[in-house]
Amino acid sequence: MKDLSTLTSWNSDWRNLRVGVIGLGVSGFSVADTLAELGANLLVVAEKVESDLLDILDVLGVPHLTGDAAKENEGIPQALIDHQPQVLVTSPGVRPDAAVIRWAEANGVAVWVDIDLAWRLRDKTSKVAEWICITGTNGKTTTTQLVTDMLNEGGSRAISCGNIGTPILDAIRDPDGFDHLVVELSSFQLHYLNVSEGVGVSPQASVILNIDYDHLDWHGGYQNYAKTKGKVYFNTKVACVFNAGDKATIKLVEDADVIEGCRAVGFSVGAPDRSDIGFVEDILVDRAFVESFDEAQPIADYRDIENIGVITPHLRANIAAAAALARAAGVDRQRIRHAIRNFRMDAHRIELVGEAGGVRWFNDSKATNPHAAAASLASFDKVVWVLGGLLKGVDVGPLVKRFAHKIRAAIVIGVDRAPVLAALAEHAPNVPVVEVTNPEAIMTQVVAGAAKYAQDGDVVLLAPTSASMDQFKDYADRGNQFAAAVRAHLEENQ
Ligand code: UMA
Repeated sequence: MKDLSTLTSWNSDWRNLRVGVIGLGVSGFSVADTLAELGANLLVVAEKVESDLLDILDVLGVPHLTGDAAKENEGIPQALIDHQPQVLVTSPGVRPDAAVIRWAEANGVAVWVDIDLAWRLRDKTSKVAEWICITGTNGKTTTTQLVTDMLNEGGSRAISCGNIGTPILDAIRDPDGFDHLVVELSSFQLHYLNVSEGVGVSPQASVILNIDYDHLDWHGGYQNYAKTKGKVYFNTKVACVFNAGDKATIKLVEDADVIEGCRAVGFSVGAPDRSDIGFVEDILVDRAFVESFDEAQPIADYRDIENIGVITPHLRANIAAAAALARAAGVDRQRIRHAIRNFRMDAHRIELVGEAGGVRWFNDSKATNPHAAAASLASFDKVVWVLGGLLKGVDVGPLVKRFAHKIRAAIVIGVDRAPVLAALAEHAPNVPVVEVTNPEAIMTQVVAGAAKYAQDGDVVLLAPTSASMDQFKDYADRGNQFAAAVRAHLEENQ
């Protein structure tokens, strides 16, 4: 047995540490790859896997149990028990009530997530990055990208990582190292994160953007969900940033154990109080990182922001929060303004392509798998969902089930629509479905179908959950055709 409290560095002796890696998606693979390099004794257990990842594990000599073997003994395979792991590093998507997690907890096996491991290994290069941690129900990705741009503009070498899609261990293993890791954290990652007073991740600055009802079933109710999000503030050194319009977030700052001297800084879509950052009419104003209490310094105005896109309350909130985090990291106001002015939302990534009659049309053609589509669907309340394409053997059932309550109608494209239609029939039987059968002018049919069902306040969302090559050149072509059809429709119906 190793003393886990000594494993706090890339240079600690990780050899022969007995680890079970649960799940082999993006994060599970980065965990297995990293720990194999460090000489740990691994067993990977994953129900569903992509075969190319298994091939790499074979090359690395990492044993694995997959498919039915992973489900054996009600999800606690005998080979895992025999492996006698001291630690399980779980993928964030594994539910806390999964048998294997319950088994670990009952048997004194530590349960970590990749973020815990990354914190312990953060000194791989001589440059040890400061962390900025970002969570919230909505707006995480935009805020994370904005903060990264602001830091880079300020001369820091920064990268966005974590739930945003680049596993944090990939960032940790970058040979040149970073000055800042801007870490997007999901509530799943936070659930498993091991932090307490003085122990675990200690960010330079942290934020909860908002707390909406989400993943409640996974977390066992709202209180647990909110408490889980509150873990992001633990051990923060410079600033815990909270949403001045969402009192639950300030309560979580108050409840967190932070490093002495850490401040609570609010962000607001309206006028900022003392010690906050917010908007005075169309000017983003800093009242937090100023010389005196009465001072208010402008950071940027609408002319800078309108380059990004439609100035929604969400965008204002994300910009104010990002500015607060960047200020906490020492970026000056001019640099922040430059970053805002040059910021662009990723094309085809939850890109607003039209708005009329209270209906917003979003192109998320880049959502080619259930993970990405989930992140997209989670951002909205009620959607007319456009999906389908090359499924690559992916089962869309769980995704449809998870978001059935949000789907106003489904528009199904793709050559092989049968599995999608079956998943909708099974998990969302009351949702109206439009099947696009004619392969000509697909997006014109999509838009006409969606327009029939979309109501005031709804979002029409192209989040296909599949690759595009059966009917389009690539995802960009699919997104462009959708955007063009939306524009044509809105012009016709002006
Ligand atoms: N698996 C099991 N049993 C389970 C669940 C999963 O064996 O009950 C295994 C399967 O082998 C599967 C693998 O775990 O292949 C998948 O693991 P995962 O679902 O945790 O996903 P990863 O591919 O590791 O990606 C995760 C995040 N996914 C989830 O939290 C669901 C990604 O966030 C993140 O980008 C990535 O780590 C890198 O950190 C995606 C997401 O949808 C974008 N996040 C949700 C959101 O934003 O709302 C939380």
